[in-house]
Amino acid sequence: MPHTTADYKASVKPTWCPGCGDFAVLNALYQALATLDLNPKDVAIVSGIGCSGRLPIFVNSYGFHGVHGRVLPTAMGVKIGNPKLTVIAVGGDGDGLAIGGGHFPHAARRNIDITYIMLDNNIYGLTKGQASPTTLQTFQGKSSPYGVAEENLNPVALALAYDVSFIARGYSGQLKHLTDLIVDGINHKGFSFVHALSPCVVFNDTYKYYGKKVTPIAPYENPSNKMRALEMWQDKNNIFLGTFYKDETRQPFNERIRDIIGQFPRDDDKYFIDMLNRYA
Ligand SMILES: Cc1ncc(C[n+]2csc(CCOP(=O)(O)OP(=O)(O)O)c2C)c(N)n1
Ligand code: SF4
Ligand SMILES: [Mg+2]
Repeated sequence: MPHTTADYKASVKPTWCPGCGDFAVLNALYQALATLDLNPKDVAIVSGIGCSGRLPIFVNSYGFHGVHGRVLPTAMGVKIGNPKLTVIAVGGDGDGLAIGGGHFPHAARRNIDITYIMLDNNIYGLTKGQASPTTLQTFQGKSSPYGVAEENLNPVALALAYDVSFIARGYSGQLKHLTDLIVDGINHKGFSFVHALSPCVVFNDTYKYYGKKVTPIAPYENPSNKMRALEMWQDKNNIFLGTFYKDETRQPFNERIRDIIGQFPRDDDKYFIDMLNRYA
């Protein structure tokens, strides 16, 4: 019997505030796992710290609630330890772009076959509303009563600059579309990045703002055209949703490791054979 979303729901119910965008990301993930009919024992979900970091607790799969800003090194370690697992990294905008910002380019360089979902609520939610690297300058809050002095970062632009091999953006307000992007990200062989706009209704409710700005990427756009993707993220009037960029020609990390170690056969060495089999 194929798996249903019920198979991925943990006995612990989500503890987010009512209306939090993270519920939609979680539901999109349940639906994506069911669409792919993955066995929960073959899935590992790794998170950082933040409201978003609680997500693995609510999924019936392997889970690792790690340290703030270290979601990618932890997820990469899990994948390298067991390349057969489907590894999904989840974390916030603060986690992935402030304290953890240095890890993003290195996951991209490795083109390691994991999916990174950034739940971007444009705020530090768990610590109660400080400005994050994606908070708009107009935001007035406790840590920025007169607005934010720094300009904000754009995660899609960073991913394009780092040459991430799959880059998409979805929105909590569009569950089915977000589900499809997560499915495509997991199916992609290599490092996939899904930027999920996921408003924090308590400290920075951006639903109205996004509601007016989000626009689907037109079906005729070619996701292998990086110059066009760069144009789209810079559009001042629209926040595009969909697949910005996809490069299916690059070898994922585990295949590269397999090829490198395969050049030095040591057929009498049990450890070597085990490594080769794991990365095959
Ligand atoms: C090493 C470390 N530094 C700082 C913190 C405090 N801290 C916890 S969550 C957080 C920010 C959360 O924001 P984000 O990553 O955007 O996640 P969200 O809560 O918005 O989902 C911070 C600064 C921590 N737990 N560990
Ligand atoms: S504080 Fe914001 S991000 Fe955290 S659970 Fe509540 S609504 Fe969601
Ligand atoms: Mg956040």
